[in-house]
Amino acid sequence: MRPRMLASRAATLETRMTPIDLRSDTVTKPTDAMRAAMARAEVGDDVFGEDPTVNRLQATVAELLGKEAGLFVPSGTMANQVCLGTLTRPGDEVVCDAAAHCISFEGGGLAALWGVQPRAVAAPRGILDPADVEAALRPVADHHPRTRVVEIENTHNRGGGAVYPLARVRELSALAARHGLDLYMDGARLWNACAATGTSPAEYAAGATLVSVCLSKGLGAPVGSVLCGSRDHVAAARRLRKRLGGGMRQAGILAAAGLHALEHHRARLTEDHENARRLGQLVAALPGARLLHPIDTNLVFAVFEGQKAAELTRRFAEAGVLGLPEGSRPDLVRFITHLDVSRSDIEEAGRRLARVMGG
Ligand code: TLP
Repeated sequence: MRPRMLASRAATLETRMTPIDLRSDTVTKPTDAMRAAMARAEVGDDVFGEDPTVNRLQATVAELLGKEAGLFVPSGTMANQVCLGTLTRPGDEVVCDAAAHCISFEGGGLAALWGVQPRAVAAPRGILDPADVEAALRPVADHHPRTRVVEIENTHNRGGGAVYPLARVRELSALAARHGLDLYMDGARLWNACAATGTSPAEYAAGATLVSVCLSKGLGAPVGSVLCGSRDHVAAARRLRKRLGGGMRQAGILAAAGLHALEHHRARLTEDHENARRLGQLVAALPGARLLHPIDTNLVFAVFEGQKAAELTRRFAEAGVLGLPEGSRPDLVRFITHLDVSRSDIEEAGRRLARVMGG
C-alpha cells in the first residue's frame, strides 16, 4: 500500500478505537452485579419514608460515618446545597477555601438558593489552614454578616485530589466549636481519602455537624449521595431536599446500587490510586508536561506549558484518551482514574498520549 493509504487507514483505525475515558470518576457504568442488585431491590415510596432499601442505605452510611441519621439525595451538588442551607440563614457567611466545589461548580447555589455568601480563603491545594480560617471569621457586630459554617472538601477536587490530614480536620472542628460554628464536610470523595490514609470515615466525620458522601464517583453507582448528621439536622435537611424537588419515590432501585457499591467497590479504590500514580509517571514523561501536584488519590493534574488545555484535550480525544481542561489555568489538563479503567488501559493511554505529544 502507498504511504498515503496507510496513513488514512491508521487514521480510520484511530477514530474507531474505544476511547479511554479519564474525564471523571463519574463516567462509570453499573456492573452486571450492580444491575442485578438494582433489579432485586425491595422498594416503597421514599417520600413517605417507606422505601426499605433507601432506609437501609441511609442507616448503613450513617453508621459508617458515626452519625445518628442519613438522607439519600440525587447528587453531590444537592447534598452540599441542602447541608449548607440547613446550617445557615439568609445573610450568613460560609468560610471555605477559594477553590471549593460548592462555590466553583454549583451554579452559585449558595447565593441563589439560600441568600448566603462565601468567605473564600486561599488555601494550598484546598486544604484550609486554621489560622487563615480564624482570621476570616467576622466579629459579631451589626455591620457584619454572621459567620455560621466552616466548609471543607475531602478529598479536594481542584486541589488535585488532595487529602486532609485527620489532625487538620480535628483542628478545624475544634476551631469551629470554639466559635460556635458548624463544620460541614463535602466528602464526595471521602472514600478515597479513607483508602489513601487508612483513616475511617467515622474518624474523619467525627467533628463535622453534617457530612456528605457520594456513591456515583469512585464507588461506581449511577446516582446518589448520602448526607449524615444528627436526627434533627437530617429532618431539617429532608425539608430542604423536598423543596428542591429531591424527594424521590421508589428510589430503592438507586439505593441498591449504592449499597452494592459500598460493599464491593470501596476496598478497590487503592487500585485507582495506583493507576493514577502510574498515569502520572507516563504523563510526566511527555515532552513539555509536568504534574502540578503529587498524586495522593485518583486525580492527575498535568500542566502542558505554553499549550491550551482545551485544544490539547481535543487532540487527546482524537487519539482515544479523554481528559478535561481543568479550568483553573489555561494549560491544565485533568485526568481521573476509576472503576472502568484497568492498568492496561492506563498503559495504553500513556502510549496514545505519547503519540500526540511526539514522545
Ligand atoms: N465533581 C465533578 C464536577 O462537578 C467537577 C467532577 O467531575 O469532579 N463535591 C465534589 C468535591 C465534587 O467533585 C463533585 C462533583 C460534587 C461535590 C458534586 O457532585 P454531583 O456531580 O453528583 O452533583
